[in-house]
Amino acid sequence: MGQLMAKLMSIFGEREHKVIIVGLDNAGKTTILYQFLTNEVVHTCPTIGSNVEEIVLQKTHFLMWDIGGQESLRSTWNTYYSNTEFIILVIDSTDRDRLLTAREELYKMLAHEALRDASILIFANKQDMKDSMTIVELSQFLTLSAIKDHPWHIQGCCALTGEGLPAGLQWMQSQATAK
Ligand SMILES: Nc1nc2c(ncn2[C@@H]2O[C@H](COP(=O)(O)OP(=O)(O)OP(=O)(O)O)[C@@H](O)[C@H]2O)c(=O)[nH]1
Ligand SMILES: [Mg+2]
Repeated sequence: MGQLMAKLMSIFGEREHKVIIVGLDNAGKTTILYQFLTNEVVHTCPTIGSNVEEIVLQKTHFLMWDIGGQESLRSTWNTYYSNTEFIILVIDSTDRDRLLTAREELYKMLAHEALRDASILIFANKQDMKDSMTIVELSQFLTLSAIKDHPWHIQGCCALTGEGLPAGLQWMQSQATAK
């Protein structure tokens, strides 16, 4: 019965897709989540634990978990992994000094068994800053073209204006309907 309900709900597009929003502290994860939800910039504090919100796009429901990115919290990310269908990795495109750390976190996640079937959307955030790295630079540094076992997409964005966010969400929606 449970399976039948799940099937029916998926036909009608009501199944909830679990999303985790991860990335280093200060990348803009919480700002992105609430820009998705309210189309506004909210005042944020560093996240301790997580925020969770439902975002609906064209009948596709995403349950989004925004997880704190401070170093001491990163070891807890894996407690959120089960049943995750989408990883949103948020990168602060101005944070050259910590890009190697972000890259390490990316590959650690991709190697995790519980995320084997997850698709990954990389938001290259803070594109409004004049010293931000470009999508090409980031893609090369993160060697995205080497990722063969997970569908992935990189999208430049600015969480303050919302620019780029709908395009990223649209990519997730198209992946979700194909699942
Ligand atoms: N210039 C600029 N600032 C941004 C952008 N997105 C977020 N910020 C700012 O970056 C800071 C950190 O944003 P948060 O959304 O709190 O970052 P976070 O990734 O949730 O951080 P943790 O919760 O500590 O993991 C805030 O001051 C935001 O206003 C952006 O696109 N451009
Ligand atoms: Mg946060």
